[in-house]
Amino acid sequence: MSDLSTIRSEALEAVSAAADLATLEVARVAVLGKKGSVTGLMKTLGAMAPEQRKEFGAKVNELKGEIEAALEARKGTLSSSALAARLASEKIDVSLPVRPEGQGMLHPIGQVMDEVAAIFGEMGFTWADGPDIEDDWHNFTALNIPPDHPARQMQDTFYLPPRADGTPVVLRTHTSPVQARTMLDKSVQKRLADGGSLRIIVPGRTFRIDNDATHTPMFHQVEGLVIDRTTHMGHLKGCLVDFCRAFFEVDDLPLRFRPSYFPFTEPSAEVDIGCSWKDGELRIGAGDSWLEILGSGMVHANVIRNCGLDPAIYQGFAFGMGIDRIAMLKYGIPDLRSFFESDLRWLRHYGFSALEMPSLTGGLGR
Ligand code: 2NL
Repeated sequence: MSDLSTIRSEALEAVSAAADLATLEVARVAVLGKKGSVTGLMKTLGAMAPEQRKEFGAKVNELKGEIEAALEARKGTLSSSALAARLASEKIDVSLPVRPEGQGMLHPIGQVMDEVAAIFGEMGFTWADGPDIEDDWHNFTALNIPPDHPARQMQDTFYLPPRADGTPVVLRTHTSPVQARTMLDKSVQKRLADGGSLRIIVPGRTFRIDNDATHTPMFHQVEGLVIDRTTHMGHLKGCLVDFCRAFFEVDDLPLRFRPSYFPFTEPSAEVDIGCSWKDGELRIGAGDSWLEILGSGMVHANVIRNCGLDPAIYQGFAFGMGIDRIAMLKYGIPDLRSFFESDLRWLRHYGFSALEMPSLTGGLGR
């Protein structure tokens, strides 16, 4: 009998002394494992007389139950404190500021394209794209640019080797061929025939043989086109007034429409915005000077016809401007060539956060 109480006190002692789950398992095996002390007592039962076995067996069972309960209770305690220890040691403070990392910046040209798209987007325009390499027909002929026009000269345009069928190929000198391609698109023509309208802007790269302080051989333009049955010059004017005021963020910005000439529009107008100069610094807004910003006009009947539409039914306006130029004006960037030098110090100074998309309501150029 003393055997039982010794086993009992030793087992309970080992259980309560176990400081972690692994030690507790060792204690369990020492008692209830194959060679454990209680298992050993069980094995002695077989050799006993029935009366003795009944009495002793009950006691051993009771002891086994008591130790199992103690093991279970200790296991519960140790598991929850192990969890508590893990929770304490693996705790992270989600309120800590993030570690500073080098952040990329958006180039002012991409930023200005996004700003222009946000403004025209609110007016129902969508963004259209097209190839940088164009055939002579889409770049010139469709746009009513005559064979003797200076833009067609070898010294003004990058000509590439002709296609296998002899088609002359150029680096597009403006984004207008994209508008021509869009008007020629059968699904667009169907939409127009059904009484719908076409409103697109075309931002993109353009190329001309020119390289000095104010011209680079590759530059950026955004052109716009509206075609339907009723759009007139009043719409052109209202649209461009709203655009310039939103883009330059001057609510009462004055605009001046000057008669001009482009082969692809008739009539044509150049658009100036009000400005003033003080101590050699430009201020955009009502003033005593004017700054040329864009070219525009009603799409020439020949262009509408060349693009597969009937000029007796369809009309509309178009405009074009230099993105590099309006970016320089808005953000006070003094040197055109710096746009294309890929100098990271310059980009850190003039670049924009990638996380803030331009929007008319949120402020365009933060
Ligand atoms: C400028 C002037 C302009 C257009 C571009 C255009 C396109 C088609 C038909 C008619 Cl498909 N016009 N584009 C019209 C007027 C002016 O650009 O000074 N750009 C920098």
